[in-house]
Amino acid sequence: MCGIVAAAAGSNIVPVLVEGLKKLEYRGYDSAGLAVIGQNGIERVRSVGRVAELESASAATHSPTGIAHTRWATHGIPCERNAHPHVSGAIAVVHNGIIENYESLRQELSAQGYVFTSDTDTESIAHLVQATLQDEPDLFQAVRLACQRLVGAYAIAVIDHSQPGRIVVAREGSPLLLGVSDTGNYAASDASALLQVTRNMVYLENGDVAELTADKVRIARLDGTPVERPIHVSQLSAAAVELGTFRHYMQKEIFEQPDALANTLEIVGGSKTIQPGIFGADAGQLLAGVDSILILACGTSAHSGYTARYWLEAIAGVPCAVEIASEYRYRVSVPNPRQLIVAISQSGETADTLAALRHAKELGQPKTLAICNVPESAIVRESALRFITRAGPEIGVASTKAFTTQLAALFLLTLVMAKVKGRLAPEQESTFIDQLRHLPVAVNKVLELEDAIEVWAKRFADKHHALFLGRGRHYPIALEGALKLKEISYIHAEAYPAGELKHGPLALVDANMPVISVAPNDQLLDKLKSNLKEVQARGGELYVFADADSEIPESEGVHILRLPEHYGELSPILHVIPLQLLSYHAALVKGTDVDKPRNLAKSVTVE
Ligand code: HGA
Repeated sequence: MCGIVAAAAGSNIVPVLVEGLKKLEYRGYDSAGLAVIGQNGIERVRSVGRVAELESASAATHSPTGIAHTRWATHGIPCERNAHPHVSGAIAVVHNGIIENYESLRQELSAQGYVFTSDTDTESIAHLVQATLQDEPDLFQAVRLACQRLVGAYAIAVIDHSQPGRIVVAREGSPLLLGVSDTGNYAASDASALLQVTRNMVYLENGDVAELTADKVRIARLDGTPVERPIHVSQLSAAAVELGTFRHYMQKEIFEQPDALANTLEIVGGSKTIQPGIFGADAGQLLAGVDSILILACGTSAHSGYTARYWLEAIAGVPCAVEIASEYRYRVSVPNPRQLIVAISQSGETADTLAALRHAKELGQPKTLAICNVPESAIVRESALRFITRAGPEIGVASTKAFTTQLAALFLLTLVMAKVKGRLAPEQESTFIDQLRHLPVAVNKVLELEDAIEVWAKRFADKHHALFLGRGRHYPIALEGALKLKEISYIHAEAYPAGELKHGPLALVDANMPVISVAPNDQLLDKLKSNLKEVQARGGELYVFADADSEIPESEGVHILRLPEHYGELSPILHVIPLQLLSYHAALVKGTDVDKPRNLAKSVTVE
């Protein structure tokens, strides 16, 4: 959330800033802005809306040193006045995060005569750095000292017109990395923004402050101690973040799922057995003593956790609870040092999940496993064990391939736990592994349903509400379907376990309420059919995703699409795909901005 780019080079960096912001736009798109060190002072350009607007507005701006930002508003409405960079005298600041003590800083700085022109928390950083410069004229030292007074989360980049050629950046809680090259040095919220200029990345740690010039980088801790951080050569492919022939990133990412799953499952190789070592060198020892599992996650990642709970208890016989990270981190809970904490997050930087992981560790729960899509992320670095899904960069705000690859990872965890507990017979193990290997092919076949789903989606054009039903391990899939639909089409959608209908939600059902049901051919199918009859009897319009062999006939008000294969335990991975496609096409029909839904952003790095 919020994207930062900064560049110090030997030539004009405005195109680099703009190109970098385009790559970070998924993190926020309320407004965009940049500031450069110009001939006569700081030159700032800001615009409400997309980076494309900023690109035109900044066409005449040139400088070798500058900072830029794309915003997802937390403090102050999206408008030009609140857009970053914020300036104070000769300095300009961009910021990702939330400054929790901004009100007291604002009071203190206002009393000193600083005039605030925005409603943001960020502006207090600008004035604080300016105030600190009065006693400590060196920008690097002033930013370092100012950061010591900030409470909350930040990644910042600061320039000072009176110290041209220099950029000072710092991070605490929000992501920030440096890109280093012979022609210039850069900083950004993620590597995709800098691939245009370098592959050599330096990941800053929390509490680091760094100074960039065109030919030098230096890093210190907030107390002033100099530190060295290693250079990583990014393996991210530039093509992976291009849209190619697809209309939207979400569509591209839905269709990338066969490859994403194949890449994620490559770790199993040609083997007929699965080893704990796929979760890290110490996994065998660490998992042996585990008596239960607590999954901590938010949003779509929580839905993958809810699905895994069905697998872990049924197949591995391990008690499993799933908790929304933002609740767990603040509630009084009973720690269990033998419990495995599983933190799931696409970006590995989700603020609530990271804080929940840290909270668990502080409570004395050392057994931790990260399931993330970004290897260098904070959640991965801070967990004892890790599994990196290999979905590739996910740009669409509505998560798709990250979800299905998380499910694949969690199924592997289930198999490993079952093995550790002595509950997995060799034949069963090799059957599950074969099924996993076949998944990319099975997913490809499900994707062929797109045209039929598009036809269904047209019927959602005038709908304002929808109900999703599922049972057992497909109830979380119904939850995910409802989340996808509301995120991108703004149709209000709720998901219920189908057996719960009669306890309340059935009151909502009428001809205007489409009911979408996930109906695989499992032991709950007959029960589900009865629930669907209850809907039909109230005039509800049913859209059912069944398996090839689910015996549910088409009838008045009952539309059926059959998935090509019946997939047993792994069926949730297939059944979520038509729900992703339905949301995507419903959003197209509604005319919403699919990849950048209103009020949302990717990588939720604020609380
Ligand atoms: N708090 C700042 C920055 C917002 C942000 O980082 N969002 O993720 C603002 O509201 O402008």
